[in-house]
Amino acid sequence: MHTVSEARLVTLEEYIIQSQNRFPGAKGELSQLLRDIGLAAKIISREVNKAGITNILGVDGSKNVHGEEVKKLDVFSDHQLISALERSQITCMVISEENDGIVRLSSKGGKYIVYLDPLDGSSNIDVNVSVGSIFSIYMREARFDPTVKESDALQPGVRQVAAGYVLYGSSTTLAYTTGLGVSLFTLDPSIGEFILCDRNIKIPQKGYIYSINEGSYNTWDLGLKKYIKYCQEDDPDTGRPYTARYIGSMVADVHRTLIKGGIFIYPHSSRYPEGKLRLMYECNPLSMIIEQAGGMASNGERRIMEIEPTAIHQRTPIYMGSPSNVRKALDFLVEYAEEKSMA
Ligand code: P6P
Repeated sequence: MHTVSEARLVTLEEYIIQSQNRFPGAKGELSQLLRDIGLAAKIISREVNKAGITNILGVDGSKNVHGEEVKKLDVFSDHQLISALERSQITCMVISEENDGIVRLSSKGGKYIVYLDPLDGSSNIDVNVSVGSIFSIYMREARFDPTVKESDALQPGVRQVAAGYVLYGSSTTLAYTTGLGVSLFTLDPSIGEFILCDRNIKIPQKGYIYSINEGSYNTWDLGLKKYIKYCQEDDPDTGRPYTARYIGSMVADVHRTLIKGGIFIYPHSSRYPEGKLRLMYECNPLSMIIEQAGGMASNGERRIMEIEPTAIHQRTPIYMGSPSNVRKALDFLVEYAEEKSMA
């Protein structure tokens, strides 16, 4: 539980400026970008929290690049984030789950590329379950080439300059990292400010919660089936089985994993041979957060952030969370690798 005495209130904006001073050469552009995202998040939070009142619930009739129904709040969130980035003129391109191709912004010389999942978990919107926004920020390398190309955005996760998420839950929480640890903020709607509640959050080295959609059990490899059965046996440390928790909203499941420890899994399966979750705007940013908090994130064979992307919407399996839990899961996958039974 994070409590902040009134006397030590630090807002997101103040914290970003304080942190910028730790980068002597910083010109404030990344700070401005993070402030833009913070502003858009406040506006999205307001709409998410009153969605039941306005007629913003429900679908808008279109489908996103993956053929999934697009909810009106998805479109609203996408628009708010892209508009905020457009205004500061330091981002040249946005790639978002809600847009098939790259979105070129008016600032051709903008040094940043931003990936967005504007409203992850949107299938939960109509039943009032937490949803989230995810962002991943890269530096454009070919900065002096006037033509912004998709290939400029195909960079591995280790080259992210910043990443984070906003969780629209019982409170609105923002977590971000620039590679110097993970900072956590909670929105105080009465003053419209994100307030710092943890400067450098760390994930427990081992947790006792596993998070996976067990309805897909029959589509899994044998190693994963064996690992989940292991989680259901008495743990030597506690003398009892793990707890199962699955919200079906990645940001919410990963945030709980960050705070309480354990493991979140969306695996390779016969239904999703490449996994379901997207590498560039779900797995890479959340992996940077988890790694910066002392955790691990793997696709089952290698570190998520070392995957060389070949497509902006590509998917990946993911095992992420406390190091002890992820290592144990990977051991099971290796031990039963030969017997890739889907039965
Ligand atoms: P399933 C939400 O649609 C999402 O993209 C993630 O937020 C979430 O972790 C996953 O899909 C849930 O997928 O197949 O378990 O419903």
